[in-house]
Amino acid sequence: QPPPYFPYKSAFLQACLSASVLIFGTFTLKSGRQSPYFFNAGLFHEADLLHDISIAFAQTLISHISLNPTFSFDILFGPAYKGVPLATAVALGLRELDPQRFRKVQYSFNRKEIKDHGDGGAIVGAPLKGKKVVIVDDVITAGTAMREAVEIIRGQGGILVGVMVALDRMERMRDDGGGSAIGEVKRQYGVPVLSIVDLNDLIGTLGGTVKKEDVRRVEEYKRRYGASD
Ligand code: OMP
Repeated sequence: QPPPYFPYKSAFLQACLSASVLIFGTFTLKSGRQSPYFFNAGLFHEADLLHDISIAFAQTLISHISLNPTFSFDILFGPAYKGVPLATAVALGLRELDPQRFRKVQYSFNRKEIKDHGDGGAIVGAPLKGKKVVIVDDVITAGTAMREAVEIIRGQGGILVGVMVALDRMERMRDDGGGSAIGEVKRQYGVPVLSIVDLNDLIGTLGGTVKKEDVRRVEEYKRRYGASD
């Protein structure tokens, strides 16, 4: 069964392509894999683009809630550094799309450096203790960054209820087989993992937009490292 068509997904991908957030070439990933494409969420550094990603994230979360009406959360958590503007922007995006429902949504993020003065806090923004938390981040590949964020939230007494990323690269965690990074996070923590777009959405949008050779290399990469679940 083909996935339902969401116009916001292709609008988001087009915005990423025109801003060169999504680029093609040869890139070494954190996992050590050589990828023919790279998604650089650090380039969402202009008001228009930041607005685009905030709305696309907000629509992703709202679609999830409409399919799962019992799902609820209090805080959007953005792991430092790249998650910080993203979580903040999603709070504003949600508030823009549904001010009644989301006016009290909070956000917070971790400090990377140890702070030994003032409040000495490891967290900036809303306190996590006893709150239902959704992590907002840029990309999930092998899931390492995600696991670090979950540890921080648990250490602060927060309750993880979901994870949301801009791009799910749909990769296997280990080179020798096994499940996807997202599948592992879902199983390990028992929470939904949402993405604005995934590798299949990306491949579906590329035809006619980028060079045939680039599409071929992305498809080959998917055959090599792609996960089925
Ligand atoms: P994992 O920790 O392996 O899931 O990789 C996720 C992180 O890799 C992201 O938070 C990014 O810092 C970085 N990354 C990208 O930003 N874009 C990509 O397309 C791929 C990666 C990556 O290195 O896998």
